[in-house]
Amino acid sequence: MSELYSLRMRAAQGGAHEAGGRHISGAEAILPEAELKSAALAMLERALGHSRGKADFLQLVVECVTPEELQTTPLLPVYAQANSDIEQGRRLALKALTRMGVAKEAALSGLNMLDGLSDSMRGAMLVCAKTGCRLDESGARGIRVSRIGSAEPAAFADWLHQHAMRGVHVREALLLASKVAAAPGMVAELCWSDDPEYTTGYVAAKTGYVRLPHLKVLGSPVGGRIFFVRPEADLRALRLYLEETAVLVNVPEATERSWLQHEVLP
Ligand code: WAQ
Ligand code: MG
Repeated sequence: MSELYSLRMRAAQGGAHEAGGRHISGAEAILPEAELKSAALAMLERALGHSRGKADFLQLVVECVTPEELQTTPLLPVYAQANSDIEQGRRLALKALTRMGVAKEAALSGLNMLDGLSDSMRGAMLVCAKTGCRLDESGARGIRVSRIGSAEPAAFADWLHQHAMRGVHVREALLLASKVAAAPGMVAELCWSDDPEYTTGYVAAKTGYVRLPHLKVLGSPVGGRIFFVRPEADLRALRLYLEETAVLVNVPEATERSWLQHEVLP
């Protein structure tokens, strides 16, 4: 395999994030050198033309990833759950989270934490899957998962196409959720986008990634992620895995292509 690189982008408005700037956009990828330039350009364009607003701080970081530090994990099975409005979407998210092992009060607390944000964070909140208390001390920054990529980008693109999943949101979210679900001490994840035009969110765990088309109000620039973790989880190890460990996600085998299922939560 040729040399691989981790590519990360973050953009903010009103200065850098750490200087109080408002988060506009972020992205991460693991790529071979040959694709680095075009991917960096695409990230730059995305940050500069973002629907959340005009960025005036932009950072691109490129780091070599050695083969020894690479881990792999399977793409999560994907389920498409229809829902007609936000209220129903949140109710279904609650149901899915409890089935995945999050206590009902904790799931409710997580939903309220996302719903109560006044603006988006750059990263995710770690929340106890039993008590619903916030566990990380990253404040308004959150924990940003990075060093994620597809092990076979062409096969992954085919797989997405076959299952009629289009666009950068679902492509990147599937990779991120697959890495997150494999984290030590992770129980489940809840997410909706901070892009005003994107209302689809998801709930994910090792058992699957459940898409819900209406999890937030159309036009809202507030989104986020909650990672529900076991009470006894080693938070340092978890954070190290999420932020530092390079993980490539494997595409399902051809025989498993019937994975995509509908209506998992009657
Ligand atoms: N690590 C941790 N948190 C992140 C990361 C990351 N790498 N990227 C984004 N977040 C958090 C952050 O708080 C953002 O404000 C929030 O998530 C939303 O990020 O199947 O596009 O990149 O179609 O806007 C879901 C796809 C798309 C559903 C989610 O999130 C589907 C999306 P966004
Ligand atoms: Mg966004």
